[in-house]
Amino acid sequence: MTRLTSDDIKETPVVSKLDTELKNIVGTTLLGVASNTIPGMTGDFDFKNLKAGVVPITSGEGVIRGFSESVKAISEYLGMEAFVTNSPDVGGIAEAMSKGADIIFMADDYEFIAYNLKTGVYSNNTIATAKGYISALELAMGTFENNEVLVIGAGRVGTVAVEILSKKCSKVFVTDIDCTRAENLASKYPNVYCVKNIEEAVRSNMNILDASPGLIDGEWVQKGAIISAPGIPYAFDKKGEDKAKIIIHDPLSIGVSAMAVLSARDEYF
Ligand code: 2YC
Repeated sequence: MTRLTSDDIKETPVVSKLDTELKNIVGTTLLGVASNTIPGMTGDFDFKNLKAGVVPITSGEGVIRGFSESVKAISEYLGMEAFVTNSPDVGGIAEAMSKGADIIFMADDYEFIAYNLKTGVYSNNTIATAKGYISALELAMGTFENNEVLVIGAGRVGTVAVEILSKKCSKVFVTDIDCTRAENLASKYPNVYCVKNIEEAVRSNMNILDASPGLIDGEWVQKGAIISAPGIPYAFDKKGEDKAKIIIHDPLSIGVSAMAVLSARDEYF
């Protein structure tokens, strides 16, 4: 799993920048993309002033400068009241509870969760990122019905994305630098096919969810391609950007916004 650096997220607190970008490229706001992760949801999710407590976690490689502040800024932008606890770790969890947080965000080196203290519902960043970027791809494509999507990367996000997309698309292609991983994943679903060669996969697909850390040569990108790219670092060069119709990418905000909606709901789904 790729670990963010404070440099990756230095722009994140300016949520309005991404919001405007999304409105221009997929026709809806960051809240709209996150709300669209809920089956059958129309319109924007109303956070009804839920309160979010963000708890810095010092375990392992420790705190990423700007990470908690970014999660707070995203939560506020979505309509929640939000604060970063003064204490980290267990003290921070206790502080968040004593300050009346409804949802607690916390991330160590392996898991990033949003836990709803009132309902017991929680969301994790892997599933939420897959759902958030699938939502953005669906809005950009119009519909998945009778459509095919290529997933690049059979890691944590790519694996969730393939499972979800296998139920929505007529065909899903998956490719990974580790062919065995892609083959194992494809073998679980009748309409999912492994493509061994990443260049061939990109050249032959118009709709792409790129959940890999690898760079994609713009030479391979089809003109008019629609690309939803949670993968860190950003994978596309100028040529790829010129040829693609749409490339959706941000290091944290779409995943966190989906986590917020998925944990703020009354029940898990
Ligand atoms: O500042 C803190 O509290 C740190 N413990 C946060 C560590 C986050 C590590 N995870 C990542 O960098 C990426 C994120 C995009 C979410 C999942 N992995």
